[in-house]
Amino acid sequence: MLTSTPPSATAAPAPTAPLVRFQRPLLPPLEEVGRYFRVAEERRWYANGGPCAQLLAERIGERLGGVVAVPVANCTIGLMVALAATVGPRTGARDLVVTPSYTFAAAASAISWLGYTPLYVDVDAGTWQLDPRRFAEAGAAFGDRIAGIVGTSTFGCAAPAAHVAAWRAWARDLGVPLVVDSAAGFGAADELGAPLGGQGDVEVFSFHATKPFATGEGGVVTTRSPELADRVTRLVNFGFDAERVVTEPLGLNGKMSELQAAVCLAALDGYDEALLARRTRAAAIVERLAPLGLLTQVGHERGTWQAVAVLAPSRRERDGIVARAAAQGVELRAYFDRPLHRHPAYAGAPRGGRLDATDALADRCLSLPMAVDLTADEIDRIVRAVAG
Ligand code: T4K
Repeated sequence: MLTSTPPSATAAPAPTAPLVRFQRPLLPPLEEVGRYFRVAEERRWYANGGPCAQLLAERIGERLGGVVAVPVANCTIGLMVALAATVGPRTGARDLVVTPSYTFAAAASAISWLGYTPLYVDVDAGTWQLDPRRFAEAGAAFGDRIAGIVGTSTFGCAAPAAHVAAWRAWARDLGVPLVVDSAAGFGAADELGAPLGGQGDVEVFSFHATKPFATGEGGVVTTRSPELADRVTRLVNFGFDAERVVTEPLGLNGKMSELQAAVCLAALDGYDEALLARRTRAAAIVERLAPLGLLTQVGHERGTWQAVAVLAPSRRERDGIVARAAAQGVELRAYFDRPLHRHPAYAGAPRGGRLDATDALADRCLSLPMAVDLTADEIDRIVRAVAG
């Protein structure tokens, strides 16, 4: 049984063991980065699609099943240019872009930067992904105002193929683009074994230090359309085309530098090993916690395990676990205990139906630490902190 009583200040032993941080990213050694960066140095070419960024784009495109890849400065800028390339700047009566509320602020921020307002659609309680069963109600109320759809690969986990097919079908019916935010999902696959990267018109990944493919800052935009890839390439380079004429009014500087691309290339060399290390450790934690009956995300075994996401029985018990763990030197988080519709900046946006699953997840979500080198002792401490 879970105990939910928060530890009192007097009862809690002072933590003596080092803190188990929520994340503890491990970047590739500088010598390995240097092997790639040397090429840029030899050419004295440090940005603007130099040799490292080009090689990275090729390797990612191949790895993700033949998509076209455009390295970018980070995933948030990637989402902004993905929406600019597909939905485009707001012009007419279509002022809303669909997004789940149960996601990170970057989606709402990118939607808002383009002059649109988020339209929240609920996720489903099992997969925690944008729920196609909510589309009819949202479409009936707002269909003629919807300009685009942002799906997410929640916590780096692929939505079931049937969900993604329904996202695409709704986008097609509405005549609008589908962008997929797969921030933590680089390396994940769906239940058919297909790597993420080609799910929407455009898909976006984060290479932030706290993501499984941890490289500091960075990201990549992927698409099956060479035309869209070309637009994204122009958008992250001030809107310049090959003749250096600005063709995109929303152009900005969102390019990835050569040094960052070299870090990504070195990280890519060790990524399968890193993913295996995460999956092995996550499986051990999930197995040890199984007797407690905590719910996990459907499909998580093919995810990338940015963290180990579980559901506590209630908000009170979740908050108790977080407090108890902190007192034991284990840093837990609760993503996304504040979904978009509870952030003051985005609270006024419309809802395409009730957000019951989102609210339930927000109350109960618990994110447990993960690192490629999490030790057996640390796993013990995490499990003990949760079990009480
Ligand atoms: N879409 C989704 C669904 C996302 O989750 C995100 C980002 C994005 C889009 C946008 O991606 P980017 O534009 O960032 O590429 C983190 C990240 O900053 C953010 O990238 C991420 N989602 C979000 C969910 O989490 P914080 O505020 O939780 O990070 P922080 O500083 O509290 O660190 C978390 C843990 O990691 C702590 O234990 C400290 C540790 N840490 C952190 C860093 C940066 C390290 O040990 N080393 C480090 O270098 O935001």
